[in-house]
Amino acid sequence: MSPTIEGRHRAAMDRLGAQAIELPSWAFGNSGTRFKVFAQKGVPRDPFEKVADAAQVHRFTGVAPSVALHIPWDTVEDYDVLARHAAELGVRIGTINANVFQDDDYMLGSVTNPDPRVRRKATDHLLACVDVMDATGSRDLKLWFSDGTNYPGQDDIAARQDRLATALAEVYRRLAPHQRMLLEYKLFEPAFYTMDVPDWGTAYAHCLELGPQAKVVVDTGHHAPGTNIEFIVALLLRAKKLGGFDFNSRFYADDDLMVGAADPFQLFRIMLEVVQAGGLDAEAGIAFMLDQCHNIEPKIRGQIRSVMNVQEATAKALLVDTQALAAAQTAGDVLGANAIVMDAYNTDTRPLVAEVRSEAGLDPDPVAAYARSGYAERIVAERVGGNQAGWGA
Ligand code: LRH
Ligand code: MN
Repeated sequence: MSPTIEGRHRAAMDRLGAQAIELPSWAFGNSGTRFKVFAQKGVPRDPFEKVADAAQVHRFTGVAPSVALHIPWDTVEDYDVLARHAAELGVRIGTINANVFQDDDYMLGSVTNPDPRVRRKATDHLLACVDVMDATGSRDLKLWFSDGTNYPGQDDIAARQDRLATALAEVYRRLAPHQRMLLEYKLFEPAFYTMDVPDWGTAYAHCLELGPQAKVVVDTGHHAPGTNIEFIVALLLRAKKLGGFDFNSRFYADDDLMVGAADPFQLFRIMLEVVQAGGLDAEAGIAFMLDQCHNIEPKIRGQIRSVMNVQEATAKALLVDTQALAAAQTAGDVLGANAIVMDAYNTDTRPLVAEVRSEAGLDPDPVAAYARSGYAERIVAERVGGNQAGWGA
């Protein structure tokens, strides 16, 4: 007999209460497109202020306990001091992202560059990011490479893969037993003919070659339009090679819009595969990270809304009557099975997620609570002068 709806709600609330969504430090800085980066008042000037803003999101949602850093955007004198600053604010430093996509030397590639001197420089930066992980106590090193080519013949595709594999292997050997390497793929941009890690298959192949501490990151904005991302997720979960997500949404390309904003049904379908494969279990080790840019909207509120979108989609996935679904699937009841999934998707989970917040002693409406806190006005008043943080490109 299928668990009662009440039973499913209770189980869902327990899961939702334990959810952890990691925020990107760079979402709190100025960002934009090649056309314009619109500066916003009150934007952080350093990683300490970025962490303080991220802590506001955790303060009001209760499920954003860690902040990912990007190096060198978040370089500080002493990472231990930054980690203690985060702890005082109730959060911790999470994933360390290595940036090898903004140095002039990397025009023809970083670890895949034809010039061994440039490859050495890039690999040394990746190794330096592992040193940062040692200082912050971070588990994950996330690697996204802008490496690629723009014209056929520009470089040898296979040779670049050899160079990539060599660099990854050297960094992999440097990892401590509890540390992981997360390899992120992207179909195009900034390269427009080949990207050296363009798709899940290439990332998966390199991670298999490296070993158990190497996993794939699925950035939801990095696929060709129409790609069935939840299929990739199901496959990587089955292979125990899904390390995490960079959540965002898009209408066209790598728009980095708020997760769930452009396609909430896709986010639900992805979370359904995660839930069904036990991906919410801590031991599954899936890093649920946001990777977004709030080019024209208030950044802290944008992050709060994004976390709420993930919570609501996760709640819908947790409300699927899995026993009835399995029975319908086994019976070949196509419409019955689809209806069970759509019933969950069409369930308004906002009251349930609000109840999770109340149970945690939080205001059921984090957006309103944040607005009432006056934090937004305070940082505009306080953060005068200095250099606002951004992508520094
Ligand atoms: C590349 C990417 C990657 C980050 C960057 C901020 O498009 O998704 O994850 O390093 O955005
Ligand atoms: Mn990303």
